[in-house]
This record gives sequence, C-alpha cells and structure tokens, in this order.
Amino acid sequence: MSELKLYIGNKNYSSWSFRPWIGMKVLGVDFIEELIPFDMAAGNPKFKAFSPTGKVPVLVDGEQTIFESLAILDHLSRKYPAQAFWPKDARAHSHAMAISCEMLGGFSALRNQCPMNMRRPVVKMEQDEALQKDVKRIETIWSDCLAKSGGPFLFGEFTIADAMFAPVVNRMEVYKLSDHPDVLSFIDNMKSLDAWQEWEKAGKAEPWTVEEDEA
Ligand SMILES: N[C@@H](CCC(=O)N[C@@H](CS)C(=O)NCC(=O)O)C(=O)O
Repeated sequence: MSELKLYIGNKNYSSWSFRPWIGMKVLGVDFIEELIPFDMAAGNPKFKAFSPTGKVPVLVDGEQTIFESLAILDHLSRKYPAQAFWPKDARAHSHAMAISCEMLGGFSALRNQCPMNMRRPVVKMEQDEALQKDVKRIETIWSDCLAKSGGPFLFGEFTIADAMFAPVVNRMEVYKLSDHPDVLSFIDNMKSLDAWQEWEKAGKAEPWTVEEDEA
C-alpha cells in the first residue's frame, strides 16, 4: 500500500490538482488519490479538514502534509532523487524552476478568462489585450524551451515544468488560443501521454458542473 495520498478536486476543472497528479503518474510515483469535488466556485468546506489553505491539491506523506502544487512536486523530487523530476543540467533546472514559478504566480488573464475544462468543445475565444499578452508569453516560453531541448517536452524528457503547464495545454487547445506550430506540437505531445488520457477520460465522465468555470 502506498504511503502517499494526494487529495485532488474535480478532474474536469481542478487545474492545480492536475499538476502534481500528472507529474506523479508520468514520473512513476505510486500514490493513492482522494478526489473531493468542489461544486461551487469557492471550493468545498470539506477541504479545510485536511488542507491548511482550504485548497487542493494536498499531499500527505506519512506525518507530513505538503500543500501548493509546486511544493508537492519539489518534495517528491527530493524523496525520489533517482527520478528526473527536474532537468539534470543545473542551468536547465534553474530555468525549469523559473518558468514553473512564473506559471504559479502569473497568467491571471488566462487563468481567469479560460478555466481548465476537459469537457469543453474546441471553440475559439476572442482575446482581449491581457489575454493576448499571456498567450504570447506562453508561446515564447514553450518555443524557446523546445528549440533548446529538441522536445518532445519542454526540457526533453517530461519534468515538473511540463506538469506545471499541463492545464495550459488544455486551455490552449479548447479555447483555440494559438496556432503557433510549437504550441500545436506540444499540445499533441502532452495529450499523447497515457496519464493525460486517463485524467481527461475521468474528467469527462464526472457528473459535476461548476457554472463559473464554463466560459
Ligand atoms: N497555489 C495553489 C492553488 C490551489 C487552488 O487554488 N486550488 C483550487 C482548486 S484548482 C481550490 O482548492 N479552490 C478552492 C477555493 O479556493 O476555495 C497550488 O498551487 O496548489
């Protein structure tokens, strides 16, 4: 039985939950998942029972509770040093951390206007100036990384940086935000992962609808 338990929200909508979940699946970490759906924009009061922030995701590793998606993945990179959670090259590691932090703290127009939604049909969204700015910056980040690494993932092999951008891959696709060739090929590479397909299938099958997240 696994010693790790990952608390997550709805697979259709919970972009922050998707990050550690896909990272752990692709990098081969055994864990038990506990899905507690939010059926309202303000989450679920039940999250407070296990989460210091009242938010998901949360990882319980024995006696320790780790919250915040990037902190969870970084914790696992130290717990399993043999697995390449971060790029092995020091400069690439720093770059992967930088863009992961940029994702964590930035792109508010994209996050607010285009919620992750696995069920959404692909329909183009009109972009205001703020959304265009976010999309352009993401195109630049992905293109630079893929040009340097040669792909198929941002740093060659799948790392935490890919996990941190996974929900953006869904947004780029379902809101048709970019026709940049590097964006399109990164979407294909991410979507071809077994873990992606497992999450997407489960998300599409969920019964819950959150009106605020149906953009
Ligand atoms: N910065 C946090 C964000 C966590 C977050 O906002 N999670 C959402 C679900 S995707 C949540 O739990 N929302 C409930 C609420 O805000 O009440 C992380 O990286 O884990």
